Amino acid sequence: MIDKQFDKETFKKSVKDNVKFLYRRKLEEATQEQLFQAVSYTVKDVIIDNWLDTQNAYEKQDPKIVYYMSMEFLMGRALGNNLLNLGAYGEVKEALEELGIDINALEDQEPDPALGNGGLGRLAACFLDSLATLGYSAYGCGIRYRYGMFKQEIRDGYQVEVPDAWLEEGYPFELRRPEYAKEVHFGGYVRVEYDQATGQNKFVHEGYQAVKAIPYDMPIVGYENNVVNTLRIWDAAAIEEFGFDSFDKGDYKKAVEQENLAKDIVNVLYPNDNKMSGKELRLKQQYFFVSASIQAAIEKYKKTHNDIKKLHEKVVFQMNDTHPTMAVAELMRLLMDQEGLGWDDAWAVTTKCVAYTNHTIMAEALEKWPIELFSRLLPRVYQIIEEINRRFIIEVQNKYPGNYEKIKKMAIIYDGQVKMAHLAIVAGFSVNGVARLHTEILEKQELKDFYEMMPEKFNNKTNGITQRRFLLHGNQNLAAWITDHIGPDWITDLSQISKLKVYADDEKALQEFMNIKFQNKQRLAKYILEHNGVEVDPHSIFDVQVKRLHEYKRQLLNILHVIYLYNQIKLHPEMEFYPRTFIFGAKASAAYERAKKIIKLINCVADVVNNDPSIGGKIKVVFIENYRVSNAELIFAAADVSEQISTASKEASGTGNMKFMLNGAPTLGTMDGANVEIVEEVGQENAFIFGMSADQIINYENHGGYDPDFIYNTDAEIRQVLMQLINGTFSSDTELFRDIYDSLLNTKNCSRADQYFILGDFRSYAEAQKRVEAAYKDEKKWAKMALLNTACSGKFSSDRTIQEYVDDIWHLDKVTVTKSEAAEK
Ligand code: C3B
Repeated sequence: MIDKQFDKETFKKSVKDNVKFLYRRKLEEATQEQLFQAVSYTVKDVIIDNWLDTQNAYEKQDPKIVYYMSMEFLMGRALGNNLLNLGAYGEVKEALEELGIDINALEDQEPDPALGNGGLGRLAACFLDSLATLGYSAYGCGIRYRYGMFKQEIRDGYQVEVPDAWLEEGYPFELRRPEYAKEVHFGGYVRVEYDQATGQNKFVHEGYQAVKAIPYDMPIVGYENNVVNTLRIWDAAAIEEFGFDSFDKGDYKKAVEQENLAKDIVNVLYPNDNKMSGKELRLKQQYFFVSASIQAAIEKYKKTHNDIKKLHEKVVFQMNDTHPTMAVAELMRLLMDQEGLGWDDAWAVTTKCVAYTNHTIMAEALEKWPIELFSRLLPRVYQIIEEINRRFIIEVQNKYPGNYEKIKKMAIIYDGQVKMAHLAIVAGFSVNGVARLHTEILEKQELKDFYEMMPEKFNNKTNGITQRRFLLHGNQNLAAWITDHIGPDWITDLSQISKLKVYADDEKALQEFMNIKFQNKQRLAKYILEHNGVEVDPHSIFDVQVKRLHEYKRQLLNILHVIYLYNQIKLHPEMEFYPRTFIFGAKASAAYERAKKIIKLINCVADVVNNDPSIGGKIKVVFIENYRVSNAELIFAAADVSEQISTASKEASGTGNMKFMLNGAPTLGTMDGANVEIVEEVGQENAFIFGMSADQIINYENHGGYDPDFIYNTDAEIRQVLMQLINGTFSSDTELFRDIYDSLLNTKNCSRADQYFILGDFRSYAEAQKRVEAAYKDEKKWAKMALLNTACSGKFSSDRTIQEYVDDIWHLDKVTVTKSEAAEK
């Protein structure tokens, strides 16, 4: 450990001082929360020195900057991660011990900043970690939601959403930067003015409502390299302080409106995953952070550069899904209306500055906004999009004369709607999917017309995860063991982890590897007992599915299979069965009724199965409440089996799959998303693959022919499971799960029976589960399989992903930061 920055005695003194100054208390009198704050402030002090050094280095070296534009950053707790990346975790842990403080308890005090829903938001967080660690200049740009993802409570088996007031106690790792505040304008109208001097039209936006955007910066600490980048999230405030002034002037109503608009915009994260909400407020949120971020980026550029036409040489905006796609038009607006460029010059710069990542093909996630709403809220931006559309349609016409189908399918504005993906593709210089299969589907299916017209824009960037949070921090025993065996290089170069392969047949190593897994299972069992009141046996197979709840992710397939197993054991009590603990964790969007019913079903099945003495504890079902980044770290470390069972073609990539693999849990999954590449790395024999292929599914979707009723009618065991949903087996209210039952069959209430092919894949899944059991029974075989999963996970580091973005899309310059002497500061 390098540790010049953390002299133990200075550290201890600083913590004591902080407790005194912040709370007027002695260390012994401080609460855990107060200790957390005091320690965090001490750590932040050290970070700030590095932050300044980084700033200086960037100023001197003038590297190109990527602005990662994202509505979501699912950061997870900062304290432990920052300490690890500073290279000070060990020392600080010891120093705290000397003060009688347990670092784990302290870390548990920190709220998870949950400014994201799931995969997309967590990917953004992993990317920031990798950018800092690789030494690239980057800003994350987002929103400082007062309420992030809701806290999930389970009451009587139902999900209850509780507001997550993460800022209540004050968040120690943020820095308010009022000096960088920006104004953002909504509504009003555009007046066109002829400018005699230039002979050009000028577009003047008037009658708008203004909101002030105030940035809060969070440090993103690179791993042991002195780099500290910035996540800049925007808060909103009224322009005029609300006061008696406005009251007197009769502006009372206006002042109240401004105040309310500001409060509303940043109040809460929309809890949708893979679904667009379509709400006006959401559109406001998008424009709010996009406009503020781009204004700040231009201002920063202009401080040291004087030719705005060369903006693209120093700046690139990556749009994380279509949510920030307004960036295209906003950048055009600023370049024309503020910087004075003409259309062609502005377009030339814009189309070299923006790039787009697509994260889903789910139709309900594709953002389309009604013209009426868009043009009313953002009249000038809308005007610009209309012009982009007009010019694009001419291009399409030139390329495909007379082909009006093309225009219908490709136009940015069509049928009264603005299609954000089309805008992103037309303006972006790069369009990427997030796993190989996903990118192929984009090219061949969803975005086929665009791919044919502009193939050079399309590329794949398979997702990755940061091994520093999900192994070094989340699984400290395994991390130490790996370092003992192959050295520490894997921490910043995960491809090195393949060196573990030489231990695949080493009995002692395998034994140690599995012992660590067992300890992690004990740790999770303790968590489950404390949080769920359920006792689970760490000797059983921990079979885990944790991710957002969505029908396409098929938690329903998993729980139906549990019911099937339960029936089997009851029918054949003598049959051999290796004890299994089925662990679920998932939040459902608050308005997604069926998803919430599936949670209730899982809990009802758990109640029956866990309390049926006749099955002798062979199956346990646990639903972990409030699944989030912090408990995810415990869960991945303890998993034996990784459930990745989405309907093929629907999961763009998945990233949980990579976290399980890294921690030595083989994948039980479909050939979907990044599972395909996981299997390629680890080998068919070290994964459990089942189900229909993406091609088969897409073929059914396009041509019909899938009939779940046939399966129901011909497979008595499946029929029994479905009947149990509505015959009182799991709830005395036989109507409770009727909707789920109906959704699977051609009933009068269901338009697309079994849209996600649950019955179609059921037998194949059950058979794969049998293979899992057989493999697990063979202890040595399983240990080898588990170790090989860890050893073959090298590709799935977000460091690799980021390097690919840098090489193919962003072309950033690497920066080195050396530590200055404290005296110079
Ligand atoms: C998710 C996808 O569902 C995942 O397959 C993918 O791994 C991640 O993004 C990251 O690329 N996704 C999401 O979390 N929210 C959306 N709105 C769209 C996609």
